[in-house]
Amino acid sequence: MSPHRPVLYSFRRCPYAIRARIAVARAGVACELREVLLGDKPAEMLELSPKGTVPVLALPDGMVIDESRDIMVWALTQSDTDGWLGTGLEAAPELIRRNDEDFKPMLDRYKYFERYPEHPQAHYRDEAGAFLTDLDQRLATHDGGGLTGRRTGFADVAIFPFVRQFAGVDRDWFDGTPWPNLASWLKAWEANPLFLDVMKKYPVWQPRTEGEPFP
Ligand SMILES: N[C@@H](CCC(=O)N[C@@H](CS)C(=O)NCC(=O)O)C(=O)O
Repeated sequence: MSPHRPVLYSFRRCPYAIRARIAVARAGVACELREVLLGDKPAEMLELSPKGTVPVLALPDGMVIDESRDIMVWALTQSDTDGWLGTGLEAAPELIRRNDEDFKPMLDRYKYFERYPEHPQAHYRDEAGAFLTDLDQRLATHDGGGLTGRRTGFADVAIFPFVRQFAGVDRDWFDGTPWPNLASWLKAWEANPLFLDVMKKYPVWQPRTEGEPFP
């Protein structure tokens, strides 16, 4: 690994990795990005973080950060031009906890419903949808600006990739839902150059080679 740059192990479509990449990119921290395949994780990454999830950030001083929220906090602590860390300080942790612990498992059931034959797909969609109704109402109280305040904050960045994944399961159905604030918020994020930049395609990292410069 390069002794000077942090190394970010990532998987392009992973919502946890997307939230980490957005924060790292916004902070402008120059990294080496190593795109991994979830079915063939590099030994180098597993040595650093045996739990085997992406994203993983390895810092030049030997510190390893292997939780996406912690990577976001680390990156924004380096530089937080838009004040994301300080926006919605009270509400953000619980909202992100609900996203990660309650919404995400239901989203997985909705997306991969064949693996969960106990209920039809619509059941999982509606269970997950309850969280989205809440997000839509939150946005309404903030004039559409953000989930935890009138402007974008940490929670928006942390939660957006998961809402995007939910919408992508059945876009026609999503477009017909009564969540106007959430729909506009999602559209704005999907068109945000920061998001488009971090969704650039990288070749899969080959061990003993240099990864790609990021951002
Ligand atoms: N709590 C972790 C979750 C990360 C996570 O679950 N990432 C998925 C990919 S989206 C993963 O690496 N799964 C392991 C696997 O599929 O083998 C974080 O926030 O970083």
